Amino acid sequence: MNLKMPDLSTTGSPIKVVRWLVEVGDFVERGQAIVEVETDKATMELEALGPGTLLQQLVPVGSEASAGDVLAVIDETQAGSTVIGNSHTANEVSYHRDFLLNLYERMLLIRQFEDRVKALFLEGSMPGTIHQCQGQEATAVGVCAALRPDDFITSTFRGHGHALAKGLTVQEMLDELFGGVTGCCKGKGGSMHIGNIGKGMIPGIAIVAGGIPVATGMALAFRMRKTQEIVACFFGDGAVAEGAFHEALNMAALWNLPVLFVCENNLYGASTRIDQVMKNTKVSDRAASYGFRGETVDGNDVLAVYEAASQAAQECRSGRGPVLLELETYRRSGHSRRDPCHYQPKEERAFWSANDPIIRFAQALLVDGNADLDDLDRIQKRVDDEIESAVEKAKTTPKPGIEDLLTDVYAS
Ligand SMILES: Cc1ncc(C[n+]2csc(CCOP(=O)(O)OP(=O)(O)O)c2C)c(N)n1
Ligand SMILES: [Mg+2]
Repeated sequence: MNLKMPDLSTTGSPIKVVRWLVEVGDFVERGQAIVEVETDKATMELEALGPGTLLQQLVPVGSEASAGDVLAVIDETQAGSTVIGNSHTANEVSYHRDFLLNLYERMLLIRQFEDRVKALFLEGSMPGTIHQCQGQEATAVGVCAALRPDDFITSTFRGHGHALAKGLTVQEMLDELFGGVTGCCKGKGGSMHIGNIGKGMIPGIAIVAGGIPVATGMALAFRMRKTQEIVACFFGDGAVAEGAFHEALNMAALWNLPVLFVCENNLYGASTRIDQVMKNTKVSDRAASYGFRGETVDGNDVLAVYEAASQAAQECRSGRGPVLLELETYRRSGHSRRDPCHYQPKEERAFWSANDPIIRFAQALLVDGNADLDDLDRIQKRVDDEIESAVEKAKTTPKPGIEDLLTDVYAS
């Protein structure tokens, strides 16, 4: 299979190869970014159309190519032959195959959604700003798979993955990103405030650590109403230095509230590395100082996340909460749009690329015999079709009118 240069340039001018993101000999998953190219308008990543092993890079960095030129050769016959990292294999615990494939599909849906949204921003057709979660799909999917439909989550400015994992549809999210009345917040939330109360997600809170006291208050309400619901509260490592984090953890601990604190430790708060702002970078240690259980988990292993979150959810539900889960992961996208991530060292990025949660899980599924390449292709096609048809509709979704200005903007 050849990776060809698409027709990206609006002026017909040649397109420059900026850097190769995959080494010759590496296994690539369908949809994985292979090479970064630069047109007269934007920088973009080109993706593999199917899984295989990268055999040749035909255009060196700094050279130019035209639409239709072959950039790389990928050998499909070697797909799935390499295992990267210590993939959690599903055979250690017996899971239903449909459950495993569903986890894979959710993660792929999030990745493809984020990549498609990025392209829509780059081509200038989507308003607002975005904070994306490519590389962190296993945290959202693993945690939400451990929740019941009536449980709640709180989220941050980086909430697309959490929303898709909690069951929001691609259509209601894209409509929201395009500012349409059919969006999950009727076009008034946008990317940073994605949510749907009916599906157990209050709109994202963009103030760093802002969701932590809110989730604690929700958990207090569940306790007072004597319901069995719990709330999982997603936040980043950057939130750990905020007073709100400490105050809420202390209160949740004192009252044994059913709240699962989920720190997605992706090593960076914007461009600042965690060890520049913390002497003890093990976030889960914070729980002990408030008298409850904390645990650090490989956040790029979806089954490890699912298992840790299931146990923690059970503890919360039975009155033995709260629990703090620290999920170690990595943001492969910029902090917000147009951030080229120059502060992330090359070796660090390479390490985490080799630990990509989707590739790792795809390989585990293939190795364990829970899926073959046709299964993965079918899932890919379903995901692609769902996103493409939603994009077409979202582009024409009607916008709120002036008469809608004062409705749905105040919680009562
Ligand atoms: C209280 C507050 N301070 C600063 C900001 C600006 N800000 C937005 S995101 C961000 C970094 C957050 O990092 P982290 O919590 O690790 O989340 P990540 O971006 O890694 O998902 C900052 C400083 C903010 N939104 N709120
Ligand atoms: Mg962070």
